[in-house]
Amino acid sequence: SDAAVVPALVIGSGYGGCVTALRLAQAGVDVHMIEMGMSWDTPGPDGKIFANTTTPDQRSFWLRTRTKQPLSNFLGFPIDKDIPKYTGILDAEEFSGITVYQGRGVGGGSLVNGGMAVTPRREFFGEVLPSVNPDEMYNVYYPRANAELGVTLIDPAWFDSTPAYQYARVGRKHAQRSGFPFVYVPNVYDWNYMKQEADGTVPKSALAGEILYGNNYGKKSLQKTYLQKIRATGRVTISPLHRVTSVTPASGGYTVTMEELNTTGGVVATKSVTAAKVFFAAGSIGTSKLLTKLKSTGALPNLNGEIGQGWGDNGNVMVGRANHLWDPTGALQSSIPTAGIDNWAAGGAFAEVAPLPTGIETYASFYLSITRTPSRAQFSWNAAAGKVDLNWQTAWKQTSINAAKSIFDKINAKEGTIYRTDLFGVYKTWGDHLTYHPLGGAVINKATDNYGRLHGYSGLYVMDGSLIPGLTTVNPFVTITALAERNVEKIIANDF
Ligand code: FAE
Repeated sequence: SDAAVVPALVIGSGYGGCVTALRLAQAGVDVHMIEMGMSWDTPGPDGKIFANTTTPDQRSFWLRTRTKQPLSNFLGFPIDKDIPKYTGILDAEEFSGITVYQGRGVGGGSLVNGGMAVTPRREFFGEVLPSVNPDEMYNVYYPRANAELGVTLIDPAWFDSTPAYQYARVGRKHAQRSGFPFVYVPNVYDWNYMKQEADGTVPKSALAGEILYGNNYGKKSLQKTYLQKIRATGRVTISPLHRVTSVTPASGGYTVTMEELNTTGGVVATKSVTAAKVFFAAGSIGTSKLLTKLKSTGALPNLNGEIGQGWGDNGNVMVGRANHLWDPTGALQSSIPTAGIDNWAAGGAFAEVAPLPTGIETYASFYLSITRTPSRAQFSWNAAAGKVDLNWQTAWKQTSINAAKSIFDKINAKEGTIYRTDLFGVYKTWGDHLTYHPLGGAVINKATDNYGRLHGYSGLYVMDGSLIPGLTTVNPFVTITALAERNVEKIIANDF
């Protein structure tokens, strides 16, 4: 129906999608960006765009009638509650064996994540992206990504003095008393804003428990970085609440079919656009699901056998520890994590000291660990059910649990403390049923060439976390951003 051919269409508006759209637009290419989630620019009845973690509401979850909070229990009591079905911000997408949390909206995962912005240590880069030249990444693209994202470190003097990081100081003390390397974790949060929150001179965000369901003020999500620059180019059209369902070859490029959604998830229209070039940036899960379906159903039969392979969970595992009464972690906890234990070299684990912003003293230390794990799953098309499956096995988390235990068993022994068993269920110690860091499914130099061009079709590209084969040794978004910066530069130079 559309006579005009769009020069470039980008599916998804997370890190990979935003880098792609910005650099194409700056090179003079008109871009159409399609995003299944909402635009998140309009306040709700409470005057805020985003809900906080203590009172989730319809804005909090993607098309669910009940919350599915990562920490499902507290003091043994289930804390999930009914909410109206809505195109909310956090998707808890369930596959057999694992729940994968993802952001939904213009800005993708940047809307919901903790803002931890970590560049992998160079000596481990070979296990992250073995086909990518580390010199160009560490000299050019990691610095570019860090600058564009606004990554900075907390002021150590403020860290040492503010009540809001008591929990992280306890984490540091316990790490150091057991001989583990403590590190500050860089973040995209505006630290000056957080200081003003603590002083009571601005509306609170990190100090009001905002994180998982969006952050109203201090976090520099993509809305405040790449997306602002994208809008300033005047060359990018963004269509929120549009979900791409198909991409097929057509004269002049590809026909991209999409469904327009209403805020309860209903399809209000089906549309198609012809695009000369299509960039898959729907996230590791979104891109892998689309490509697996399109290959299997004959829409893109020439995609190679690597599609859907090499998916990993970045070794995510969570755990809480119960401290003694002389180690309170604070009733006020900044929702922005900024401290960690780097035990990758010795034990294959990078453990972040995470907040439990409940508003009361819990005497708990809580950690999200990223661990080295060999397990990789694959996506496959389930024709009978008309959906894409992932063959992840819960038992595969044992390697990750062992890597985390090598830290926390030692800390518990030294401190005379025990694990919390009330955060993920009743008598369940390990948060081993989930990941925040889906990676892989269209791995670089396998499903694509070494710059994200899909094998089998010219003019189709992968630009997001699905390029990375399952592990980044640290939190992934800086690497996803840097890799997209590297690849889009090559693609603009050679393919346009
Ligand atoms: P992503 O940001 O997921 O963007 C993909 C976009 O595509 C989404 O907006 C989707 O709604 C959209 N989409 C999907 N399918 C379709 C479709 N068919 N049609 C149209 N649109 C579609 O991908 N990482 C860190 O580095 N540091 C952290 O502190 C951190 N904390 C996290 C906390 C939470 C709770 C979560 C969920 C994630 C966290 N992450 C963190 C992970 C990080 O957000 C994630 O790796 C990146 O967002 C992935 O970037 P992509 O560009 O691959």
